[in-house]
Amino acid sequence: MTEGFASSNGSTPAAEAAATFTAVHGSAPAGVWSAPGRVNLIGEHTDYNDGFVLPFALPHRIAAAAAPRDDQLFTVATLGSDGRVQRAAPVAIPDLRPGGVEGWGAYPAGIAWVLRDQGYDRGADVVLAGDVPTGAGLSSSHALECAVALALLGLAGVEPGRTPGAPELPDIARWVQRAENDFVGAPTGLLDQTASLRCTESHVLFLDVRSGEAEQIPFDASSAGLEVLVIDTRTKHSHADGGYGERRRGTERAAGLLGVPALRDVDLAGLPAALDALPAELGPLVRHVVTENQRVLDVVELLRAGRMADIGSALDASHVSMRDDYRISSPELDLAVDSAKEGGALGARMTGGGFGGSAIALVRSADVDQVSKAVFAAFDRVGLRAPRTFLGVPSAGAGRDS
Ligand code: GAF
Repeated sequence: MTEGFASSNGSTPAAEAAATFTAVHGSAPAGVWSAPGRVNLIGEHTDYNDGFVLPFALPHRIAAAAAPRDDQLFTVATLGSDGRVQRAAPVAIPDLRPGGVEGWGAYPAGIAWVLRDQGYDRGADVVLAGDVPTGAGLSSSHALECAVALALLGLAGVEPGRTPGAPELPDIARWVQRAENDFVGAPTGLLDQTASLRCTESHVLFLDVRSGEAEQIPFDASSAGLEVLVIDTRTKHSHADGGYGERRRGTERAAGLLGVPALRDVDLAGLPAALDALPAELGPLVRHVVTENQRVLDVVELLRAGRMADIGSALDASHVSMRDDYRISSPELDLAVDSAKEGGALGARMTGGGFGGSAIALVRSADVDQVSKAVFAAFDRVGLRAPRTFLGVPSAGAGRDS
């Protein structure tokens, strides 16, 4: 019942992107680059408050097969899950401007726009293929953007970490964020693109967003007899709807009223005074961010101590905080979390931006089927479409495939 993570036909996104490129353009691509979706183990809506996050990369990836052009046109096509190829309208790189491209084409075009401003303005043909579920809160848009960013840099002969003088991954993450914020118009933080670019296999990435410092923390759940079960509720999640931006503005306003650069500067000890000083409507937002930052630090300590099975209560508390204080959960996410717990999960929480999307549950390996069954039965009982579940295996970050 729980799905594996290979493409249904056994092919990889990189192979599918390359084959589709050849079919569309009549010649092989110059290279293929890919980037993963992510799960955030804990640390939600802390990134734009300069705080802490703890994501890992999923095995699901979006691949970009690409070749340079002799002009400054940027063309993108994508292989849909129905096997059909969809083409975005070609755009001239010098003409790119925010608001100028609509629909899914805005994501790759935003990357061409932001890289143009960094001096990478050669035209390119790009063909995308992937298996990151879209709208599931697993960061498919950032996987796409990171894959395209690495592809366009790669076509310019720039491989981060390999080419002397190449931009570093944190720089690229900031560029991707700029594309998402200013071109696509989604006011997201730095979590997703950093996860996609910097995560490594069998680790969670402990990122201090303020300093940009990142630590790879071993997270080999299977060896510890555990699994992270991802539950995609199949209810659509989007950052473009107002709820995300509203929460972000609320926390920024609170920081301003408290006279601090960001809510990162309020700790647990300072929380009561902060709550006293703020208008009632901002209190719960601040309480979530401050307690969530502390939960990330607590989970990091437990993982460093080899106590993975003990992080469940922090996951639970994180979900309650998002449900009751940040108010970004949904009935489907709550049902996924509650039913996973009833089925025997050690802890569970929604993951990502919220308002739909996915939840994760920490589950003993022996209990995976039992927990999945409990979740499926709960959805069935209330007449909801069956969710999709799979094991979240910490996987490699973005890079060149061929
Ligand atoms: C979304 C955003 F893109 C991230 O920046 C982050 O804020 C997350 O929601 C919530 O933690 O995925």
